[in-house]
Parts: sequence; C-alpha cells; structure tokens
Amino acid sequence: MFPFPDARYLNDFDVFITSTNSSDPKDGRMCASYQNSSTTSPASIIVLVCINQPTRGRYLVVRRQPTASFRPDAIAIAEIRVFTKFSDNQAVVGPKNQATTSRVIQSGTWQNLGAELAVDGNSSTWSTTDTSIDPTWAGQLAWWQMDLGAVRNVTEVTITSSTDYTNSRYLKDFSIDLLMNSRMNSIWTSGATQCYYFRGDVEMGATVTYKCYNPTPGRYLLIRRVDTNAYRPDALSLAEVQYKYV
Ligand SMILES: [Ca+2]
Repeated sequence: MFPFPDARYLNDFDVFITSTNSSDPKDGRMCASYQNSSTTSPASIIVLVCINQPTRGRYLVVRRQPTASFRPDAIAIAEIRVFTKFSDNQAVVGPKNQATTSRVIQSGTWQNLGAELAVDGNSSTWSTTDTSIDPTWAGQLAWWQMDLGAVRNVTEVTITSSTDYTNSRYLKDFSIDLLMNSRMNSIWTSGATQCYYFRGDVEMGATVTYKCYNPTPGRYLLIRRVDTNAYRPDALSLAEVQYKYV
C-alpha cells in the first residue's frame, strides 16, 4: 500500500496568476506547469520559476490538469511560498510578506535583532547575529543567509550597514558567497562559489554595492565573517541586503 497517497495528488498541474478570482486558465497568465512521469514523493519541495516574467496578478491558482493520469479531481498541498519582485530591473527590494521574511536565517540572534530585519526594506533597522550566545553556533564565524527561492546567477549584492555605531563595526572582513546547499547543511561548502571578498571596515550607515567577480550561480546568498582574529568575528550586523541577477 502506498504510505502517503495524498502526495500523489500533487502532479500534472498548472500554476497561473489571475486578476479576477477565477480558476479558469483563460482568465489568467501562465506561470508554470509541472509534470512528473512518476508520482511526486512525499514531502517533496517543488520550485517553479514563472515562464512569463513578470507574471502580474492578484490571485495565484494551482490547478490539476484535466488530462492528469491520476485523480485530476484531487489536489493536496502542504505549503506554498510565493516569491515576488517589485521592480523591473530584477533587483529584490526587501520582503513584502511572510513568505519572504521566512527565508532568511543567521548564526544565532542577538536579542530581538532577527535575520529578517536585513530585508524589511527599512535601512534604519538591522539584524545582528551573535554566535557566542547560541549553543548551535558557539565559537563559529558569524553568517547570514538568504534563500533566493531558486538558483540565480547573481551579479551584484548591495549591503547597507547599521546606523548604530557598535553594530556597524560588526560588518567587516566578510565574504559574499552563493551556495547550492544551505549553510544549515553539513555539505554547504559543496557547490559554494565566491561572489566577492571584502577586507576592511564599512562606514556606519553606508550603502555599498559589491559586484561579483563573475555572475555567480547559487540558490542561497551567504554573507559570512572570515577572520577569526578580527574584531568580534562572532557578530555580523546588516541593515539591508539586496541583490541583482541575470
Ligand atoms: Ca532593515
């Protein structure tokens, strides 16, 4: 007996965006189709990139294809995340919803200065990590990571430093990397490529664009301290992080 039959309902489906609350594909614009010759495995994560860029609309519809080979009348979805961008120059300009804020993490959080404060679109708020207070990351170099939602060819990363003097000092001697595996994964260095390596201090409140040496592919954008002998290598503070890709 198939142990998780509901997973089989998430196969042979279309995703489209509509402006009206309609589930008819002709009323919307196609984002992506998903076909799997075998059944979808339980707990799979399926990442779909819209074929039309941008695909504007108010409603997102996931619809089984009428020709689906197995139970087109059924669909089962554990979780959906929607990633959007709000400018036409392919810059990501901070989160506008929960789906976006949930995709950033850091190596321990100092007080309430969570990783999401680096992507909230507000340059007067900042994240601060402190590995010395988190047993998981104790003694390690500080880092901050953003899940880009799909593999992107990143061309540049723009970082705004904290407007607080003490926190701004934590942004020094860092590497910007693109990863295929999350930093949370023990094999994160596999498939990691450096976008930019910065030595020195960043002025308090400054916004600096770091152009990658080459368009750098990766699913995760990692900013990490690199020098154990530098000032407070266990700490990293970021007011805003943006990136561009091709
Ligand atoms: Ca912020």
